[in-house]
Amino acid sequence: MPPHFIDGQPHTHADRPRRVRQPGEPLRIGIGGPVGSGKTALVAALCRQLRDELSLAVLTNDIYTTEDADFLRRHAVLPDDRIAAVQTGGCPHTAIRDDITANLDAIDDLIAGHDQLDLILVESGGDNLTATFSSGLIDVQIFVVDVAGGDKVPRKGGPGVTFSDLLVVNKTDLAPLVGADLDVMRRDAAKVREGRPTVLISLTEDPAASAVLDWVREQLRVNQPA
Ligand SMILES: Nc1nc2c(ncn2[C@@H]2O[C@H](COP(=O)(O)OP(=O)(O)OP(=O)(O)O)[C@@H](O)[C@H]2O)c(=O)[nH]1
Ligand SMILES: [Mg+2]
Repeated sequence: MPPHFIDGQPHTHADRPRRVRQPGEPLRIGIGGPVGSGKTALVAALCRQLRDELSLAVLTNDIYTTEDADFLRRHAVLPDDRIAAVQTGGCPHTAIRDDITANLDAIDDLIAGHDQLDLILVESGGDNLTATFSSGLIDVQIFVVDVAGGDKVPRKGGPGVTFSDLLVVNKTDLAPLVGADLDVMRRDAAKVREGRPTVLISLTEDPAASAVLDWVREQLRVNQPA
């Protein structure tokens, strides 16, 4: 993947600068990926599993609606005041990568409204394989694809598939129905990700999203403020 330039120096996504998390600030985890891959379902699962042990909040991004935040409120995964929404009005990647102001403002409001948050989950609007979060917005990011898009998806690469901190291949329950070979997806993901972790899950078969939950708990442990 070609490098981009920061201060005249070439960088790849792998060595991009990281946000400096200040003492007392919550960990921010970005959750991106194509339309319908299961981002909101994953956010709901993580909230249900973590809400009794952590102080957490969610920020969703949608293009024209607040559909995802409404879904999370309707299913009462967290109290309403811990779920905020940004309406991007344009391509989702713009709001999570190019002009992150609306998201930063919403995060400030969540932090101001709650004592000592431990974790904020930021869901991107459904986009395509090129969308990733700015390091100024989140500390670590999860990229969610699903098997229904075909077992070729990990092989197609792109910054989310290749450089996200965790790649989630969701909806493994659908693999037999769409003729997706999970071994191929596992092998191709390992090849492009060079050691970065990948998990294959089905939120319908494991509503606790155990493999992702383990990873999130590990991030909370190792990813400490400066
Ligand atoms: N069969 C199956 N369906 C799933 C699974 N996970 C999520 N879904 C369904 O897939 C659909 C899309 O899930 P969402 O969580 O809304 O996906 P999303 O990525 O948030 O979608 P956008 O925000 O619109 O991009 C919903 O109908 C979910 O119930 C899974 O593991 N297996
Ligand atoms: Mg969603």
